[in-house]
Amino acid sequence: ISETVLSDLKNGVLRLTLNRPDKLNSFNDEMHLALRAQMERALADADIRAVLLTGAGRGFCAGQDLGDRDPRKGGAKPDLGQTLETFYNPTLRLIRLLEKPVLCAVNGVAAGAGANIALACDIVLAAKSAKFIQAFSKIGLIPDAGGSWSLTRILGEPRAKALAMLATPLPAEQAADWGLIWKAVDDEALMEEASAMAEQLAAGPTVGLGLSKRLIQAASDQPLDTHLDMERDCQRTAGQTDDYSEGVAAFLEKRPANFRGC
Ligand code: T3D
Repeated sequence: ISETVLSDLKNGVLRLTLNRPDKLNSFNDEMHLALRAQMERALADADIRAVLLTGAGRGFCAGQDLGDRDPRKGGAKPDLGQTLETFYNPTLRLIRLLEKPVLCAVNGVAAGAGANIALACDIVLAAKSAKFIQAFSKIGLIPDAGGSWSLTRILGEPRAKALAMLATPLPAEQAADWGLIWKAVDDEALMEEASAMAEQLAAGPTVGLGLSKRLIQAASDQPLDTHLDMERDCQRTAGQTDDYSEGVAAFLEKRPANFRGC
């Protein structure tokens, strides 16, 4: 177990805290592997019904630890394609693949791949003091960790290009106004609000929520006809869950539903 990602499972919520605060939680190899292992755990463990990702200290995550890329130490230039393939991309894919809500509470600056890992999550809350920075162009790189994909899809080319090329810090409230994240929250209220939302989702109809995630992620890749077929199949699956029966019974009995996630 690595201390670089703290984990805590309570009330169905797996809380993950990136924990290298002295380096603004930037990624070294150990933290990469620890985060990936936690996402794999979330995939495998039925008791986990939502994930909440945040950062320790004053930042969320400053992307790659550039101390591990110091050219002054000599040697050949690193193969960054290989490091993306080995470290970033598997985690990004797991966040999208996991058919359970993944929330991100961006507690402070989110830069480089740190910003884009946050943006890969399903629901992003950010402290009003937080900023999202596509810091890559400052060091000659391109927006990775899915950033060139998600920024373009969410914001469109004009804003995506400006953020990528200028590396202008985007304040949380503007990110919310632009629809890049769900909400900017007063700093002192962030963790309470994010935890309450995660617990609400963990107490929800997990199969249905996961199928909704699958559908929404597929929506812009396929024509309406294909998508309607997919909705039909997903609704068929959702209709077979105990949570659907419970939801309807609870409605008719005018009481809160007690979903069990199956
Ligand atoms: O390499 C590959 O595998 C390819 C993949 C690349 C993915 C990427 O993410 S590339 C982009 C890498 N990230 C950056 O370029 C961001 C670098 N950081 C910053 O620009 C600034 O730190 C921030 C804008 C994020 C925050 O600025 P500020 O003024 O609030 O904090 P600071 O003073 O710069 O940082 C505080 C400490 O964290 C400082 O250490 P010190 O001086 O107190 O000992 C700083 O060096 C350290 N730190 C911040 N970011 C990184 C870092 N150390 C290593 N790597 C970092 N990315």
